[in-house]
Amino acid sequence: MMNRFVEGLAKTRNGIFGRIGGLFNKKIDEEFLEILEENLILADVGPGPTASIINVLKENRDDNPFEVLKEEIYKRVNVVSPKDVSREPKPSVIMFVGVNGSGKTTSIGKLAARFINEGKDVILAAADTFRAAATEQLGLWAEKVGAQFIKSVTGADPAAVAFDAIKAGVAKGADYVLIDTAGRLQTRVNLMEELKKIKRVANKAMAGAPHEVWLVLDASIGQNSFSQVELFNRTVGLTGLILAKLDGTSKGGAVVAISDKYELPVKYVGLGENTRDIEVFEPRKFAEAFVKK
Ligand SMILES: Nc1nc2c(ncn2[C@@H]2O[C@H](COP(=O)(O)OP(=O)(O)OP(=O)(O)O)[C@@H](O)[C@H]2O)c(=O)[nH]1
Ligand SMILES: [Mg+2]
Repeated sequence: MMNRFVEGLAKTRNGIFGRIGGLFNKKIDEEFLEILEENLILADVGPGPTASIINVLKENRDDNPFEVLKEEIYKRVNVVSPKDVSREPKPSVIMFVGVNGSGKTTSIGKLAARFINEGKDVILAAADTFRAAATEQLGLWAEKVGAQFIKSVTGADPAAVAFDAIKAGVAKGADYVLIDTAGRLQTRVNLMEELKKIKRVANKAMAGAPHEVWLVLDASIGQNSFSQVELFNRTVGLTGLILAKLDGTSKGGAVVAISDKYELPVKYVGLGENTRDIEVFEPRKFAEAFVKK
């Protein structure tokens, strides 16, 4: 079976190795390292991680550079989520946050399909009440994948929608309640405060909810997503990341930079617009795909 990471990281990989393909089986020399360094930076691995990776390569000149690189990438993206062991609550309430158009609603739809496929009972909460179209979009996903759908009218309090959905989930013994929120710029203080309220109210509907808060990032933003991670994390306390649109970007290296800096686990990656285009993020597979010839 085709490794979806290999496919999804094609652009990133071509960006890195397109120019040094000829060096693939050669010994590490200064020129090799210079070109590699430049290309890691271009793939948005970030200056810090890039410098430390290049140093490791310099210290291990006799080893296969690609194996060393693979291992160094793996180490940096292999962030273990402290929450993973406690995935017992029923329902598991996951709140999705992010800037406009990052891929939240689509990721929720794809994840719902995945969970339902595993035999889980899923409720989708349309807590993006800003636009009628947003509720409709999530409603279409619910219909398509067979999830229960909780919505309200446009302009309604998003926290109230989250509350109703969680209550419904508890009453029904659902496995997951996935809360969609409106896209917002991380610098808009009032909108960020609204997320805090959704979180507070969720906790009133069910103690401990939301159990996860995932920031959905558009992978093509690359390192510019640092400020998003920073500010969303500060406001709502992130427990994980979803990297959407990894298929369309050459900046997949940002995963390395972000994991390295924030120690937040990437949970899933989006590899397209269709229902099946989401994959569990597996650090080992990612590193393999990143460094593949
Ligand atoms: N190629 C590709 N496109 C994606 C992926 N995820 C989402 N998209 C597309 O990106 C666009 C925005 O996705 P949405 O899911 O609506 O984004 P959102 O974060 O909910 O947007 P707002 O609610 O407006 O903030 C849509 O056209 C999606 O089809 C992905 O993994 N790959
Ligand atoms: Mg949306």
